[in-house]
Amino acid sequence: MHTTKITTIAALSLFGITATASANVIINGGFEAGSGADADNWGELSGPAGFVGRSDAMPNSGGWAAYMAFDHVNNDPAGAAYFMEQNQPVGSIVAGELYDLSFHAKVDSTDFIGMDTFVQSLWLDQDASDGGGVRGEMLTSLIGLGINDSYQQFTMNGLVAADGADSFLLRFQISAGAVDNIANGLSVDDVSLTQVPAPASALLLGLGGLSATRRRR
Ligand SMILES: [Ca+2]
Ligand SMILES: [Ca+2]
Repeated sequence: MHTTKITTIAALSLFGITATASANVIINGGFEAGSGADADNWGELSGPAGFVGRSDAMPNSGGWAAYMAFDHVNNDPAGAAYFMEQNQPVGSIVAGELYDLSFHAKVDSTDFIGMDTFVQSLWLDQDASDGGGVRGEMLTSLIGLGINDSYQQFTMNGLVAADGADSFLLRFQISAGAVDNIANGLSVDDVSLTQVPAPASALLLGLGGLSATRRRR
């Protein structure tokens, strides 16, 4: 009877591990937390001819989305990047594990002359235990992925957290060339980054727990 109880606890802890691993690593991925244009947990970095920040104009869900825009119609043209990024501390990801990235995004216009728009992830060694700096990078053009002027979901599954990385930076960006009379904006909402559960490893952990229980008795 006692053995059965311990086994049950081992099984429960197995499910606990799986549940934790599937949680969204991104904080405030829906941009609902913040003060005006300043989204909590996100850095807003604007250029000289546009806007970067939270906006309530075009949310995909809830009341807010991220919005990055440049306007060379009403401002002098300037080559610049407009982006929002989230950088998390040491221990926020596990090197070598797989992660699924998902977000909803749209642009104001599908006229892409003089501009590009990206999603970028940097896998960082912030405690410098493996040499420090950027250990791996993913940079993907959203134009290449078929972004248009209606929200759609983008998913990038099985991103590998680079060897030696302990944390990450995720960035959404719209970039303008120094081209006159162009204007566009990028809206992003409902961002998630989740570790892919590894059933085989979790099962081994569970079996390890069981055999340890047997040995103790
Ligand atoms: Ca939202
Ligand atoms: Ca902010």
